[in-house]
Amino acid sequence: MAHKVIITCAVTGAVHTPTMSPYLPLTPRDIAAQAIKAAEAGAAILHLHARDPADGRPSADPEVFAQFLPTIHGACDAVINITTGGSTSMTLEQRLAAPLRFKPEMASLNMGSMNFSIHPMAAKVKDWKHGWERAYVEGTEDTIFRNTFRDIRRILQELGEGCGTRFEFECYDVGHLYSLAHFVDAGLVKPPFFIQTIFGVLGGIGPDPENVGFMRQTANRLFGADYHWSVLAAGRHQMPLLTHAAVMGANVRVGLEDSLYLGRGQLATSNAEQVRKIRRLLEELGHEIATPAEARAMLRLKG
Ligand code: KMH
Ligand code: ZN
Repeated sequence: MAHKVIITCAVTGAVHTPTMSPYLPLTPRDIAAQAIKAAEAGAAILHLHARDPADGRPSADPEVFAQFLPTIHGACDAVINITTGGSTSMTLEQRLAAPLRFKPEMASLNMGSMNFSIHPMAAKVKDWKHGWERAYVEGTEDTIFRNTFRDIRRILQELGEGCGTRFEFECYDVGHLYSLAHFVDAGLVKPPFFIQTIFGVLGGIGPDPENVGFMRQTANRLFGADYHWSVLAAGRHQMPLLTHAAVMGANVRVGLEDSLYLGRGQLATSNAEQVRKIRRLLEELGHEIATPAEARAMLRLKG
């Protein structure tokens, strides 16, 4: 049966680097402009990171978030979802600074510590415009994406219980679903859960269709009807795997954080372009797109 699909758009992220695409939004102005267009195209949720306007490096500075959040909020009705993942080189204090200040309706919450790369072929990138890109691909920043049980508990308590923020639970592998179940059992998370299952990050579960079914079945077993399921897939797997998952009943996440491309060898010229593409595919399948108001009701957000 057709269902209303929530489209999340992850506008810039922290992994892709400025020289990889001229369309990656870096400045507060560009992030706001692309986010608003993505919402107009049909994204009900905007997942947001900040970047240093000077060089495009990931930033956790609340003052930078303050340069684009009010603009987005004033121009569209989309749900604002602020990252708590930040980037792998930030401390938890840094990652929490903006979410605790802005107390958004939603924030991401990464459900385990892991190795993390979405472009294992990055050593082939030749354009060293920024020193930090070089450090990244050469492995000198070979950091762990840290999300310990204590970190997760702290985010749930300070941001969830303290601010009324609800979460996009980022699950990169099957164990992360069990970790979420642990926090549900501990009474720290209340349904409905919005579970973002992630495929194709090197360090997490691979982008095979069988894995989509496996994650879905495991989530069904652990959470029954208490959750809304969403899928994101990194890089070239984005559109095919999301279409596959939507047929199985998933909500979807697109955006230049997850893939810089629209199709094979074709850079997406904006976030909105990816939103329009997945929307077209979903509507061809007979699905309707959820509005921000419908997403708020489905996920019981504070509004
Ligand atoms: N870059 C995505 C694969 C976060 O912001 O908390 C994961 C992500 C993490 O969105
Ligand atoms: Zn993110």
